[in-house]
Amino acid sequence: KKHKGAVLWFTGLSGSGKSTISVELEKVLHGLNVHTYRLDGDNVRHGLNRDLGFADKDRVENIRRIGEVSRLFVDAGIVTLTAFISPFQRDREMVRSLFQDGEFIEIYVKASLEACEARDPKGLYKKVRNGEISQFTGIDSPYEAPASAQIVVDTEKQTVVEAVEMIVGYLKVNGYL
Ligand code: GGZ
Repeated sequence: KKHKGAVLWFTGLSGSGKSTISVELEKVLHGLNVHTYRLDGDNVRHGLNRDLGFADKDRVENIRRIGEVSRLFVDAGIVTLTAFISPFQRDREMVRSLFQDGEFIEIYVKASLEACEARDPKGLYKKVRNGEISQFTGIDSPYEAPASAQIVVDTEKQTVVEAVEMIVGYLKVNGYL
């Protein structure tokens, strides 16, 4: 069966590599003439979800809205890539339930808190340790790792290129490409 639209739902800690991998994957998909759209903090948390912060209830609402927006894009036949921590299993399952079988592909971008903190690309972990930020995922806000993601990439062991290859391989084997 050939799926047209689908959502590639990346989940993982801050600094795990979700955005980087989704950006590189999108380039590969464009090279294969796949029509994509990428949703991330820059185009969602500053716009549609600018009223939301990082309390649990705000994260729940953030993910709910992103799920609904993703569904609209998928309805339009677009391969949608989302890069949000999406820390709660229950919310990811709720989003999955918005889609037909095979339209929701969960990609766990796995990296330990220690590795993410060592990378600290935006200096946020440092701010957490200095007490400038609280309710930070993995430190004083939970992250529930997916139990049954379609794809798991381990960014402590795989390069960005390897992670992208793994995802493209999945999409080919499963008839998306
Ligand atoms: C987690 C935070 C926080 C707190 C700001 N906790 O690494 P980043 O910077 O670019 O990605 C993180 C992003 C998380 O937003 P999401 O919409 O993906 O989160 S969720 O799915 O949980 O709703 C991080 C930054 O925002 N950031 N404060 N307290 N991440």
